Amino acid sequence: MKELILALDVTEKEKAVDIAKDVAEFVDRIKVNYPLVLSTGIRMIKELSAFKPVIADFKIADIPYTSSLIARIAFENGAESVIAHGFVGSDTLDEVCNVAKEYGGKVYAVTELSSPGGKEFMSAVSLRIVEIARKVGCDGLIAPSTRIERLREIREVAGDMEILCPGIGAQGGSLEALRYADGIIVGRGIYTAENPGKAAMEYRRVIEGV
Ligand code: NUP
Repeated sequence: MKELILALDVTEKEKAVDIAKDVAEFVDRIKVNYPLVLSTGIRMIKELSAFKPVIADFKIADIPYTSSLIARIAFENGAESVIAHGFVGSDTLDEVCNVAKEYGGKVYAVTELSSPGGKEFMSAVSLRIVEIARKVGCDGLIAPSTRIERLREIREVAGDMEILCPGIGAQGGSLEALRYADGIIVGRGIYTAENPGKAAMEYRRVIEGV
């Protein structure tokens, strides 16, 4: 079964918890990012974990040591997985994977950003990033639903690694991504809807129809 992951990029605690409650029965995991954690604090990860496993999308992109500290803070506070940038190279990814192992957590590496700017630099190296992420033992990849042909190529190199795709809805990405991805990440398409629970239910229906 394909996964539906909510990107909960709101900045108010009450709103975040309300939305998590509304969508919990339709989503598999919740992804938090800097907007929510910088506004409400790292403890939000544990709070949201009461509803669903939480992915900490801190796009870790530092030297190995600093990156390991960031990953450790995420896991200590209840994250089920973390997202790191792939362009930082194998030493940082390796270090983040080592920390994840201590906690039984997962690591996803960003291949190329789903936004148009992702083409300017990252596209040139994203297939290489896939190889490195695979070699060091990352569990999965973040790949663009906004560039289906590139996503297909990423899947080819990735083999059976997990691939999660953001960009559907607000960024114009296509649900065709589900041909190659194990799951989709949807933020504004759910949390800005008048009824987030209903929006999540509709995405869930589409996924189940695939
Ligand atoms: O390439 C990426 N694109 C992307 O949008 C990698 C990401 N991690 N994301 C994140 O997915 C982004 O930071 C946001 O949290 C979410 C997409 O949200 P939305 O465009 O569906 O609102």
